[in-house]
Amino acid sequence: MRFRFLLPAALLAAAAPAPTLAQTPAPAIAGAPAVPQAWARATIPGAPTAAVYLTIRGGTTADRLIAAATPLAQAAELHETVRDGDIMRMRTLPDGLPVAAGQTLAFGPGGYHIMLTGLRHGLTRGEHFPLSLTFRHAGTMQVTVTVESAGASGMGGMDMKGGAMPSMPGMGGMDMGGTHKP
Ligand SMILES: [Cu+2]
Repeated sequence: MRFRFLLPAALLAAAAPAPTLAQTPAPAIAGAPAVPQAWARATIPGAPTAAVYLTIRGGTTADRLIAAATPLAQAAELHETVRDGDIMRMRTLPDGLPVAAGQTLAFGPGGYHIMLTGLRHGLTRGEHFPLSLTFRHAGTMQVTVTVESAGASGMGGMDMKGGAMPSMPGMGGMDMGGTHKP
């Protein structure tokens, strides 16, 4: 009997140890969407929920973000914040979020976010945690979420001075970790 055991290159690549992740995600399939930024705001200690914001750069073909998960929370859901009269409400995106080819999609406070519920511990500024993102076509990729200050409006040195938030009617307290409710 002829013994033949060839490992396909893709399998070997998958078995290689994951590189240490900094701000950048692991290189994905060529042409797949990329996630150059993933961040969250610090929460009060023991906060049960938090929101993660991403910047997604569309790949060479249209795709769709359909799921997220992190060991830090029991659930990670795609949410959208929408205005309903004077009230800002969040709703889940059960069909995921389309990612157009070649376009950049920016999540942010008051917009798209990934809602973490059942948080294992509050988020501290400077902390990093892993998040897996599943795209319909590109599959699952790992990104590292950076925790910014509680008043951050973006990633990396974009804090509002003094922690002040841009004041928008009807948005008081919205999206702050401790008070962020579905
Ligand atoms: Cu939410």
